[in-house]
Amino acid sequence: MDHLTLHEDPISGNCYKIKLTAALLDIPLATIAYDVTKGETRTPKFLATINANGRIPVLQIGTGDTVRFLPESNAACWYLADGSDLIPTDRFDRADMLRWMFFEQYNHEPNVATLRFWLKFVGERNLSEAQRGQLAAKRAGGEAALQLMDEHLTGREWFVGETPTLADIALFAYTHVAEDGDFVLGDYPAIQAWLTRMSALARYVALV
Ligand SMILES: N[C@@H](CCC(=O)N[C@@H](CS)C(=O)NCC(=O)O)C(=O)O
Repeated sequence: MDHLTLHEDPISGNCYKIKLTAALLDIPLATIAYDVTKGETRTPKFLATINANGRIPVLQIGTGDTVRFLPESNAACWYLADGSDLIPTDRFDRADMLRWMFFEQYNHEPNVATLRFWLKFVGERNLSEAQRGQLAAKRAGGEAALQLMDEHLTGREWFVGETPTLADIALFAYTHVAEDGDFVLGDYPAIQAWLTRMSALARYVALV
């Protein structure tokens, strides 16, 4: 595989997904750190050369003249895991795995990750009026996502099929730190058991 470098912020669960995927697959991954709270992904240079969307994670593939940049955490996880046991070979299961990864980006991350960021890294008293006005909706959305996950995991070990896939990695990243956003993981016993299974995987690495 080409030399791989992750442009990341170490506090970011989206970046962690990629580091966890690489670790589980024993793929070497260099990192370059940015501080999103200081706008370091919004500089003209970053926008022009790394990601015009102004966000990390970005997986850099190769170096020099042949370098390519792949933003979006779940796309980067797919790039790393293509052909591995983390992506099912069964056609339905592969699509079902994507279903949970899209769910993660639409229903889970915008609520669970955003509340974690606002409460743990920005601080409630520093939130804008607009952000304050979204707190209740974000909490309700996050709780609904966690409830759905808990129901799905009741009687199952993994989101799809009989082994861990990228769906588990994508959803694990912000679920296991959801208490940073004042979500109560004790309300979701099947999620708690799944979190324990995830952190027991061979070559598992922690967020920070
Ligand atoms: N859908 C994207 C979300 C990326 C994202 O929101 N990144 C955040 C950190 S987790 C970021 O770079 N924020 C800095 C900014 O928006 O200026 C993904 O899954 O990679």
